[in-house]
Amino acid sequence: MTVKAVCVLNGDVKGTLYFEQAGESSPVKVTGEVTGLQPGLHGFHIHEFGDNTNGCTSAGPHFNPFSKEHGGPDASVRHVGDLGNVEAGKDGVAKVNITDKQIQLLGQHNIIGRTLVVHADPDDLGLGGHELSKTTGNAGGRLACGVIGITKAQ
Ligand SMILES: [Cu+2]
Ligand SMILES: [Zn+2]
Repeated sequence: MTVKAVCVLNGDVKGTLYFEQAGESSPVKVTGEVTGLQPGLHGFHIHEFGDNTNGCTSAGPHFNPFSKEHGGPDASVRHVGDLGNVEAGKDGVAKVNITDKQIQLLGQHNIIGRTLVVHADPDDLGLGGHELSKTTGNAGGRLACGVIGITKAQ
């Protein structure tokens, strides 16, 4: 059975993202858009906690149930929450269309109840040589975030 979820990003930028997974062995599709961004790349991650009591800070670090280093979405070594970057055009809009095999809407990699964060800077995918590259991708501040919630299946 297909599981669906949604996330509304609130903060300095806005966005709505939809998640869909057809079954436990299927990848998760993430679609939607983020508006109000500076043109260019912005780190895009699932963070561990669905807690926004102190803004996006309370969401904690990247969702990393297997204690791996940070990496790009296609890397063999990555956090489960590492979705790489979204890219905004000159109009400040990033259209999101990601298919990911690590995040899930069920089971051990379940991201429902956790927080999606969009960052001020590009995620260097662990390759930047900065002291933060292997933990956060040096993606800078948290522009907006939102908790991922279950929606009605159609
Ligand atoms: Cu992040
Ligand atoms: Zn990470």
